[in-house]
Amino acid sequence: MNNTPTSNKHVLDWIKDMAALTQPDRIVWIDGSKEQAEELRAEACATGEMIKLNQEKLPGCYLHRTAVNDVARVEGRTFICTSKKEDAGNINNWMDPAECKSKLTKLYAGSMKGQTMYVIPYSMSIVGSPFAKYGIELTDSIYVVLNMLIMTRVGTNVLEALGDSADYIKGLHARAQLDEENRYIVHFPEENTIWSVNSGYGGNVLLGKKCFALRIASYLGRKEGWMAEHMLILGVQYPDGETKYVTAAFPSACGKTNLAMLIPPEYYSKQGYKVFCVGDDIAWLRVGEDGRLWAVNPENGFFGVAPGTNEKSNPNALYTTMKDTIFTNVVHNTADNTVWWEGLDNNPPTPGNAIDWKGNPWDCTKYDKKDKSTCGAHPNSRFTAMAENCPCLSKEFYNPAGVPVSAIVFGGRRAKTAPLVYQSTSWQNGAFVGSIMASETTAAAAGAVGVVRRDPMAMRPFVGYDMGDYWAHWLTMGTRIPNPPKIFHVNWFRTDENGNFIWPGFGDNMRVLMWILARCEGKVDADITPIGYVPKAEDICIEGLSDVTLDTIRGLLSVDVDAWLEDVANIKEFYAQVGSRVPAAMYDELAALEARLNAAK
Ligand code: OXD
Ligand code: MN
Repeated sequence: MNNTPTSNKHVLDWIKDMAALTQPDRIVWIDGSKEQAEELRAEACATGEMIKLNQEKLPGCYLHRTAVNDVARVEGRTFICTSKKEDAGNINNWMDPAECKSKLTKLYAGSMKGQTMYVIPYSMSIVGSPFAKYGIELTDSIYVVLNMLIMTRVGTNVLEALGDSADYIKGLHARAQLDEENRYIVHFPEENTIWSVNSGYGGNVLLGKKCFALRIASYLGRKEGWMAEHMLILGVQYPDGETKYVTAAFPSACGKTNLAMLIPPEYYSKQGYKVFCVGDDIAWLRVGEDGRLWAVNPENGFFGVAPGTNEKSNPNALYTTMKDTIFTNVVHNTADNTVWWEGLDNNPPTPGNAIDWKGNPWDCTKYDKKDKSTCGAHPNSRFTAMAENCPCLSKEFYNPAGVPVSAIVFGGRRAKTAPLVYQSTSWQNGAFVGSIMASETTAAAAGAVGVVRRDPMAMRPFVGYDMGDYWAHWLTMGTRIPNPPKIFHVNWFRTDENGNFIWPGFGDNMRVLMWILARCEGKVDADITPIGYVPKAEDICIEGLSDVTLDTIRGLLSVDVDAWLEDVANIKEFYAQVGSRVPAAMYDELAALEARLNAAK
C-alpha cells in the first residue's frame, strides 16, 4: 500500500475485507494528482491496455479497446438486490442480497492475484457542496482509474470531506476473466454498495455513473426528498444576458449530448442568443429555498457515443474530444496515429492504415451501412472527455448550488404518434407524460420496425427501486416544489411516408426550445388538444429554414387520435407490467387521456 491517506475505520476495514477476498499483490490509493495519472498512463501504454495517440494533433489523448464480448451495458445482467423483491419492482432484475453475495464472492475470490487494486475516492458533484455524495471504487483496471479521473472528481480531498463518516458508496470492480456468462452489475441500495464483475466496459465499470449517480442515487433521492434523473441540463442565454435552464430526458442514444451542446441557428445567434451546456447525461434535482427546482450535473466529464459525432451534429463535442480524451473502440488511423469513426467525415483511413475496434486491419471500401459487422468503430464506441474542455460549458457548471430549472423536457424517438412538441397541463399530468415515454425502432436499426419500447423518464434501466414507487416519488416531489418547472414532451424523429425525418433537428431544435421557454414565461398561446397544449404552427420560428414551411410544421404538430388510442392500449399493458404500485393518479391521468381522445374522434 502507498501512504494510507485516511484513518476512516469504515473505509479501511472495508478495503481490508475486499482485499482479503480479491487478493491483490498491491493496493494503490489514487490521489488525483497529475503525476500519478501520468505514471498510470505510461504503465497502461507499456502493457498495451492503451495506445498513446498523436500528441501534436490530439494532445493527452489515448485509445483503448475493450474485449469484443464486452462493448455495452448489460441490462439482462444488472440486478437490484433489495431484501424484499417487491422493492426492486417488476421492471428490474432482482436477486436476494445474500444469495447474490455468495454467488459473486466466488467470482471475486483471488481475482486480483498478481495485480494491483486501485482505491479511487471520488465525489459526484463538487466536493463539499450541498449536492455532493462520495464514493470509493476499488478496481483492478487502470482504464477504469483513468476514466474515473475524467468523469468524476477524484482525490484525497474527497477523503478529507468524508472524514470519519460511513456515508459513502462502496464500489467493487474486478475484471476477472471478462466472462460474459458470469458478468454481473449488482446494486445493494440498502447497503450503499455496488459490485461489478467480469466486465471492462465503461457503463458497467465506471461505478460513479449509471450505478451510483442514477440507480443508487434515485433510491437515496426518494429516501431523502430529491431526484436523480437521466437528464441533460442546458442554459439558453437571451440577448439581454438573462439565462433560462432546461433539463431533458431522452432514452440512451437519442441525442442528449447533441442537444446539450447545441449551436443556435444563425437567426438566433445574430440576435445574441447563446446556449451553454451544464450536463449531458445526469441531473440531480433539489427544491431550493426560493421554491424552485435546482439542478446540478454530478459528473465531471462526458462519456459520449462517438459514431455520428461530427462538425454538423455536434462541433462542440468534437472540439471537446481534441485533447485529454480516452477513445474506446473507435478506428485507429495508423497513418497519423489518430482516430476515426463512422459519421465523423468522408475520409476514413485507407486500407493498410486502419485498425478496427477489434484490433484487426479494416478495409473501409467493404463498409456497408446495413451490416454492422463491417463497421470500423463499434456503434457504441465512446469518447471520455473532460467537461472543462467543452467550449460551450456553462460557468454555472462550477456553481455548487446548481441552476434553477424552468422546463423539464421528455422525449422519445417516435416515427408517427408524438408531435414535435407538446406541453403537459400540470405537474401530475407532466409526470404521467414522463411515465408513458417511448421510442420506436426505426428502419435504421436492425430488427422489426415500429416496435414501441416504453422507457419512462428515460430511466427504465436506471431506477434503483420499483418503477411505480418512482412515479409516486415524482408526484410527491410535485407537492414539494412551490414553483415547479413546466413539463413538455418533444419528438425530433417524425418521418414522412418514405421514412425520412421531417424536422431538421440538431441546432434547429433551438426553435422548439424557444417556444418551450416562451410558454414558461406565459409569452405565447397554445392550442389545447386531447394530449395537452400544442403550439400554434406560426409560433414555431422557421426563419432561415429552407425546407420547412408552415404546412410542414402543421403536419409535425398534428395529433392523430387513432394512433394515440393505439398507444393508450399499449400503455395499459405497460402499466400492468409495472404492477400494483402504479399510483392511482397515473391511472386517473390515463383514463382522462383516453376519454379526451374518444371525445375527439
Ligand atoms: C447510456 C449512456 O447508455 O449514457 O445512457 O451511456
Ligand atoms: Mn445515458
